[in-house]
Amino acid sequence: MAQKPHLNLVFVGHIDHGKSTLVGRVLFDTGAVTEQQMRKLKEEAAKYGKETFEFAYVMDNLKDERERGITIDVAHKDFNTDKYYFTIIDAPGHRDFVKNMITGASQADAGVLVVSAKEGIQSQTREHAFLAKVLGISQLIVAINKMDAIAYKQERYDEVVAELKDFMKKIGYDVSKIPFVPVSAYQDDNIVKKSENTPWWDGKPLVEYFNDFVVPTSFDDKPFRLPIQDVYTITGHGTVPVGRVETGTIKPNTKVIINPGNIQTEIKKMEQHHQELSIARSGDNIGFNIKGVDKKAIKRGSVVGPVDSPPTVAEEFTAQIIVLQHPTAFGAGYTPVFHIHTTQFPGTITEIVEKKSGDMENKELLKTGDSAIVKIKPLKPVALEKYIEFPPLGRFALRDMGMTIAAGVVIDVKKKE
Ligand SMILES: Nc1nc2c(ncn2[C@@H]2O[C@H](COP(=O)(O)OP(=O)(O)OP(=O)(O)O)[C@@H](O)[C@H]2O)c(=O)[nH]1
Ligand SMILES: [Mg+2]
Repeated sequence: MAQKPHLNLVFVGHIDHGKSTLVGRVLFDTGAVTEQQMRKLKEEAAKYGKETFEFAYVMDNLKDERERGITIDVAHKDFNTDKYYFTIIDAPGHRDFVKNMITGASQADAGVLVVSAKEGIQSQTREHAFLAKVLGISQLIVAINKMDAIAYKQERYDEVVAELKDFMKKIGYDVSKIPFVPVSAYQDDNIVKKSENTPWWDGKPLVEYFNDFVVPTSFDDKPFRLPIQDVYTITGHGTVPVGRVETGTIKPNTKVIINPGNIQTEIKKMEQHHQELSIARSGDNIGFNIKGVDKKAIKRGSVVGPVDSPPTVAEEFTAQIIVLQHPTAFGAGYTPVFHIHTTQFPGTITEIVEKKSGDMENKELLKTGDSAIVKIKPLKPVALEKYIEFPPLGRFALRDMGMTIAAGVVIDVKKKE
């Protein structure tokens, strides 16, 4: 079967702005979810007293998610346009689950930032837009959702778009390349067909913009790396980790090493969306069988690599960071949480090696807007890589007090023996 090019597309944005509903709507309008399935979900939503959440329930499958009407963990679903084969990743907007959003964003090639026309920019709109940028999502579409809730008024739409452009420019986006689309996920405006409710707008429906994404640079020629996103035990299959091939390629019956832990095993069979694969390439989301490994030995954040190039476990690493926001200032000794590929770990900044920009007076402390080279000591074993060698495994966000404090890239790694 001739495969269309594959892209991972993540939906991000503030809580309740309609990410899951928009994903559910896209899947429904394009036939990936049937009418009968939708009817069932509507009944299910009513049962939980969550009328209007039926589209969100397409992605929100956990009992907790359905009861609370929020997304907690990332969910994946496949979907096709005539040009591409997409894995859609629905991220949670709740501030307590930013770590899961980072896991989803770290796997994505492109993103849709969902912003409620009614509420406009909110705290996680800012945080997610920033994280998307630093985690390497260079292609973005902004969906201004809930247009029905503002009676499809152009004035309010323009106001929200102007505010967003202003903010996005500041964090490094080229906003002239970003489509902004007024939609109503719930009422079905400008999703697959142009809506009569927005005659003042001259763009395309959202889904048509998906075809304008470009396939990202392939990392197939690099050594194989797959950060594990989840591990399942499936009867008859044993331990089945899932994750995205970030670099390299892999074939069935290949010996691999999983780090941290130096776990030696063999990838037996691999699947992508229930189809067996004879080879997986960078960008593919796969599930695979491994032999003789207990589910508890590996977890989200473990990295799979080939025996001749095992994933690097860091004793210490050097990074260039840029501070997005900090209420005061920090220096050596600061121990925030680092989020990298699918994992997170507490780490201590042991040294500020060199200030690069910002307040050059005080070389010992870092404040909002400063950039510097720092040394970091992870407080638990973690597999990560130099950014120039393995970009997806070498960029990270740094969080503390429920906020994203800084972002950075790994310049050098001192290997743990
Ligand atoms: N009026 C209106 N309501 C909408 C629209 N899209 C979503 N909603 C409602 O907004 C609420 C939240 O929708 P979700 O899709 O769960 O929002 P979310 O962004 O996925 O939320 P989290 O995953 O928890 O961050 C639900 O009640 C939806 O029905 C829309 O286009 N118009
Ligand atoms: Mg959601």
